[in-house]
Amino acid sequence: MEQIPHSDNAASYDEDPDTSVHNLLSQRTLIIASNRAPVTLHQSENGELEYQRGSGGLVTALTGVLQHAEARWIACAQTEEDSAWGRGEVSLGENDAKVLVQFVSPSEAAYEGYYRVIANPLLWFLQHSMWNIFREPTIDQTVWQHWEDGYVAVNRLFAEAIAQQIEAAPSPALVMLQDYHLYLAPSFIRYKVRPKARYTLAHFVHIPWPGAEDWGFLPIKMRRAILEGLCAVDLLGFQTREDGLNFIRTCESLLPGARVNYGRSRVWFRNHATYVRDFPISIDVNGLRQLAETEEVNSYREQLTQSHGDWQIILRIDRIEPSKNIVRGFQAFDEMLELHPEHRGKVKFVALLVPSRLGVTEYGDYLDEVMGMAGRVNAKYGGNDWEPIRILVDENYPRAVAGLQIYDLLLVNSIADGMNLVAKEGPIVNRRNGVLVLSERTGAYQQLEPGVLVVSPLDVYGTAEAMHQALTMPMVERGERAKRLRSLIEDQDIVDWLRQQLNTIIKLNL
Ligand code: GDG
Repeated sequence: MEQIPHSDNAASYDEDPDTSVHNLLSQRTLIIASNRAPVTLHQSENGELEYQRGSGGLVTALTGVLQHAEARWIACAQTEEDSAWGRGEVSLGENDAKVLVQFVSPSEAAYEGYYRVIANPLLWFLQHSMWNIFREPTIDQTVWQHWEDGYVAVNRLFAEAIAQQIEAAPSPALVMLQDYHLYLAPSFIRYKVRPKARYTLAHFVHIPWPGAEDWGFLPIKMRRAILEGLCAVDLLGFQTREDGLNFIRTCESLLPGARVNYGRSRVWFRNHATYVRDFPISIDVNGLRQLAETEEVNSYREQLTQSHGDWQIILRIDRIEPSKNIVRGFQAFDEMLELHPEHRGKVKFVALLVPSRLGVTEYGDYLDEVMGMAGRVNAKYGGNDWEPIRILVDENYPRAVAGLQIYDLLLVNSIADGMNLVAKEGPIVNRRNGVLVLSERTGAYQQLEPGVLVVSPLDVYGTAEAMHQALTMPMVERGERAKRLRSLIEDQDIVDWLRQQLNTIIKLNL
């Protein structure tokens, strides 16, 4: 097994003045469970399986704690290589911290139901308020089958693997489950583990939690299973306070037998207390800064500035994902060019879009809409020497970071977004004191409000005016806002996200 080297951006807990976090970790076996593993496996030319560390903040945040804890990571196999590998120890981070990665391998049909029907789009769309409710979704017998044989079945597989690890653990386990793929696993775990085993269940929901009215659209059996699953958790984390309050309200309205306490932010169900807290996720500030200085990012930056140098740059970076509201972003740009023709020929909208979930019908259709809208704007205003919108579709994180260094305006106009990490990455690496135009329906807005121009995601006219304001903002004001944003983001990075969860577990004695 070869470890792909990476920068020394592992989150550090060593300077933590609060040694209780270290104590906690040294006395527990950490079990992380997420849909995706922290590594991806490939078959090398000589037929051996090799792994590469996955990208993303979660891996970075947890890499730091792995040095201090016995750790296991349970994830869903995505490829045949994953299934063939099954389980094994991998090294992550600069200190080669070891973690045992174990894959659960559902059948293809079960994975289809769990991932492509129930988690995405059903739950994702519900939690981002994206269903055209007069038409969709229709929960027919096929969907029910995918629920039972897919979502329920895969959550059971996770629960079995986690329960085994809890029982085999050399010390009481701290289980940290991640996100909407695994809502049911906690209650299954409680049934499976023998009563005397000592363990704590924490679950973090990365996406918004809407109000009870939205959850009321799900059939009673489905929504109760979800709420019962989450009420089996000891510490339930959300991105914002509002998400947590919505969860408590949902239990109050839709889970018979639940007793809620808003003051203590707690739900009692079946003689068990679930503490509900908000832990806004963030980015690895140091790791990102180091990456921004690499040769690779430098050369992408040069390429981008050469092709877009003389124009002001509006940038967006998103997965091709309807909740990111990409089409309305282009409509707003169209309206801005209409209302303020002085920008014509002087500004370029660069959209770096990452392919995502293209196996799910709604996503393939959305890409067509995005391309169609951009094509119309380009046909309306463009000429030989000016292409108003440039779309690059690819998976290329170093190029994304290069783009973030050179924007004048970063547009994040999501319909709903748990946090939105791009909004936190931009101000950290940007070199032009660019302005962040941010949807009020992102978790990031709760923290970054003092430095941004806020927009309501459906308000295309308002977004057009905010774009105009950003592009004409005096440099002094741009500088002040950019500074404010940097300090807000530096104050709370990805290490704090995890540390806050661990401290809460200590304080509540969970
Ligand atoms: C979910 C929630 C929440 C960009 N281009 C590439 C690439 N990126 C990076 C971005 C950013 C990340 O991917 C995307 O994170 P977001 O937070 O913006 O959005 P989601 O993917 O929807 O994330 C969200 C998050 O979970 C964490 O809790 O904030 O609300 O929806 O870091 O810079 N990454 C790779 N290749 C690229 O080309 N690998």
